Amino acid sequence: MADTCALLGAPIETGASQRGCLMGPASLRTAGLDEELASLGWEVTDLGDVTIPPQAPMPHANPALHHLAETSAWIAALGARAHEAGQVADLPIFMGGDHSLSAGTVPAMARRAQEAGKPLFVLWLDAHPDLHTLHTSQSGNLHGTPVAYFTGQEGFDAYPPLVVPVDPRNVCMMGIRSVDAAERTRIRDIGIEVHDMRSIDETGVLAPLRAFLARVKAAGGMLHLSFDVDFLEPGIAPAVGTTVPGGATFREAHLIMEELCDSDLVTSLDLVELNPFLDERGKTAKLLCDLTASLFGRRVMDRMTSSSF
Ligand code: NNH
Ligand code: MN
Ligand code: MN
Ligand code: MN
Repeated sequence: MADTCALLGAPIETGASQRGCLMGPASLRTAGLDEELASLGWEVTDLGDVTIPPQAPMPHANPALHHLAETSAWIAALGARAHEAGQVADLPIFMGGDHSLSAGTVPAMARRAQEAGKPLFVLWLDAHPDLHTLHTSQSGNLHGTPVAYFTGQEGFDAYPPLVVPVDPRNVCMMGIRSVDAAERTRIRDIGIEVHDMRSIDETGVLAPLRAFLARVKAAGGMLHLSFDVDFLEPGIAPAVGTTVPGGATFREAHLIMEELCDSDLVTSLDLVELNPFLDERGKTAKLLCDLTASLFGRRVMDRMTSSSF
């Protein structure tokens, strides 16, 4: 098992429709993420928070877009800082912040993988596929765009140039239950593996997860996990601006983390969309810490039987 991890705060909220994700990293620290991981035997370094200077507005042909200049500056700043974090730690954790941060972290992890001579795979746990380009977003909320960007789709002139795109066939999405028309077409066109909530109802989470992990392992890949709070059922995780009913249960989410832990394949993590302004007595932040602990090796009992890995 990898044994060093780093925490990097990305208090970005300009990609979301409502304010509050700015407080995400502070809430995760308050919930004790650092201490929790240390108690599991990890050497933890807190790299602090990334910041950006004020930006002049950047006009765009799509009038719905808002905070384009700030979000683009965040993506550039995070690209550099996330790559550094990936040099100092086996498993960097990027604490959001809204999901636009993945447009910075995932390309940085793709560069890191390329430098190691390995392909990057991405497991995207989210209610949404976040597959809009700057031209197809109707909400104008840039947290709806990172996957289209990091898989190298056209239409991102206003974002920093992409150095290493992720092969869309290396992306697996689970928990999906809110898809816009343009995203639906793009999923088909670029061949992303999507397990929507209906298919999870039908097969459970383990079968598709194990099949994906077997692919990552066979390719000798590195695996980035991007965890959007709205993947979860809103009742157990209220602290998110874009709740969608019918999400993953407490046990489905823990089981995914436990299985990922056993696979030993995860090499970086985004924890995104936590909006502490909407939380109930820290419940969502605590749940995210507990899920991360499951990923990092917390278990109730040692396994009597070995899993597939
Ligand atoms: N698809 C919608 C949009 O682009 C929702 C995106 N919101 C998210 N994504 N929270 O994870 O506005
Ligand atoms: Mn998302
Ligand atoms: Mn989402
Ligand atoms: Mn979307």
